Amino acid sequence: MFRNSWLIRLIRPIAWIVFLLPVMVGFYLGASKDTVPGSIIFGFGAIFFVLCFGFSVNALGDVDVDMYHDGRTKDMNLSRQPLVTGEISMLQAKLLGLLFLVASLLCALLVGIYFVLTIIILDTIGYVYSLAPLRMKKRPVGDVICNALLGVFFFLTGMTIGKVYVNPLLVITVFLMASNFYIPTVMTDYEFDKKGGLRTSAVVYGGKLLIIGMYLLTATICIFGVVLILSASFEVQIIALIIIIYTPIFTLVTKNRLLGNQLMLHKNWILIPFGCLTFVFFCLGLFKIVA
Ligand code: GPP
Ligand code: MG
Repeated sequence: MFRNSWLIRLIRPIAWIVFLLPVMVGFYLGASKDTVPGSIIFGFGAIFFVLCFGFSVNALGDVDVDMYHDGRTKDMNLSRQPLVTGEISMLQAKLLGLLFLVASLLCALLVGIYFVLTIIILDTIGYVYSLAPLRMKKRPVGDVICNALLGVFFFLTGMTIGKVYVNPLLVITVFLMASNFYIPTVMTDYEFDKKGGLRTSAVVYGGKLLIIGMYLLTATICIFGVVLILSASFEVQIIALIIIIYTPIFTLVTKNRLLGNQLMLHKNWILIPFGCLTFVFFCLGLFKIVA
């Protein structure tokens, strides 16, 4: 019954897992004995509302495409989005989106100035990714860059709940990782994005070219991962090790599941490892605060 509610179908919490992983990795790195409970509560509150906002505006922008979805490979059958079924009107969804936006900013103000900045940037990217005039999701390469930037800023948002500590090489690696993990998600949408008339990276470049792109990204990510292991702190070394083990496996699995331009990759290849790692990094972050 809960899963069936129109609000859950609008905000799609299962799909949040891909963004919660960079949040938790950042949270783990930024957490310290000085992190106060108020920042944790309002920080995660702001992130909750950013996700609600990002997915509501995505549903608003995608009504014309989501109606073609057949239920395969995603967190839900998008043709059951409440805006597609008519359970809520465009105006109601816009008002709800505005409410989520204001709530994300209000919670953020209670955390700190750097945190507010990252939340404003995330809200902005969420908007320009999904809605006109830019609607970056229908622009080849623009779709990948937008999602990679979301990965980076969710990572920085999680970090700024605690202390700000930026390792530029790690930030670049997060950007490349987010690109590499977004590419298969746009490949799985190939057929229904094409039906909806969207010119995504998958529709314009096709499966083979995107796999070559993933090989190049994976090689670069592994090189950066090794450099991080050789040069960074113990905490970053753990993250780098996970990255250089999981990224090549994921890229090879993606290559093997590609049939023409259509990728037959089950959503659990992303959701289960991401979900487990999200939980582990959240616990490690809390442990750093209380231990
Ligand atoms: C899904 O995009 C939605 C997002 C990537 C935006 C999230 C933004 C935030 C600020 C959290 P999509 O339309 O490419 O995929 P789907 O087909 O799943 O809607
Ligand atoms: Mg969408």
